[in-house]
Amino acid sequence: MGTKILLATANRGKIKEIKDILEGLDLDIVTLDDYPGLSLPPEDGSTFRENALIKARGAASKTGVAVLADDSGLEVDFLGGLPGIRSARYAGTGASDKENWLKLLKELEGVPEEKRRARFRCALALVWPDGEEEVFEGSLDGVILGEPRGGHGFGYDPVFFIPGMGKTAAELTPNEKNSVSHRAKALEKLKNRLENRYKKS
Ligand code: ITT
Repeated sequence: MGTKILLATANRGKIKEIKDILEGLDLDIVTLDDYPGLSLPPEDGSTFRENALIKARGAASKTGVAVLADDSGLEVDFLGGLPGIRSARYAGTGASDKENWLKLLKELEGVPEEKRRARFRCALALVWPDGEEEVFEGSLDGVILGEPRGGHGFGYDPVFFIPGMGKTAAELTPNEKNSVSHRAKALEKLKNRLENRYKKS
């Protein structure tokens, strides 16, 4: 059994992507399902990085195991970077993915394509039981469409068009999304770090 790492996220979409990408490493990946009753602290930071660290530190201090937390979201240029760190609750606390992207489409109604540039961003915080902390980041550029397309993925994927792929993130297969996504890029950096860490010891 490899090093135990707790994924401190309640988002099933994130869990699947992270597990798929880290598959093959000598890690014993557990989730919050294995720690019933463990709640994450409020995300009151002002950046993805800060919020990822808040979640990872909170879970690490309560469990004593290594914790990986993901804070991510969508930045739309026309909206000055919104929904940003508010992406999960853009249409209100507890809003569904669909309610969130419907609100986004409404905010962008009538805005021409060249002004609909956006990017997904992901910050992954890894906090070790000895208190060591590391953050890995990745981003993916795209354009917000006027209507949803595709049934894969989660969150804003159906309205996020990736010009280089000619598809929305929800039209990509899970493997395709995991070869280009903001989360995949951050996880690639994390993987390199883990490989080096274990080489040294
Ligand atoms: P945890 O805090 O428990 O991890 P969460 O969903 O609340 O789960 P965030 O605060 O990081 O997580 O919010 C991220 C939101 O950004 C997420 O709910 C999606 O709406 C959006 N998002 C992040 N990554 C995405 C992706 O790969 N595709 C589509 N939308 C994404």
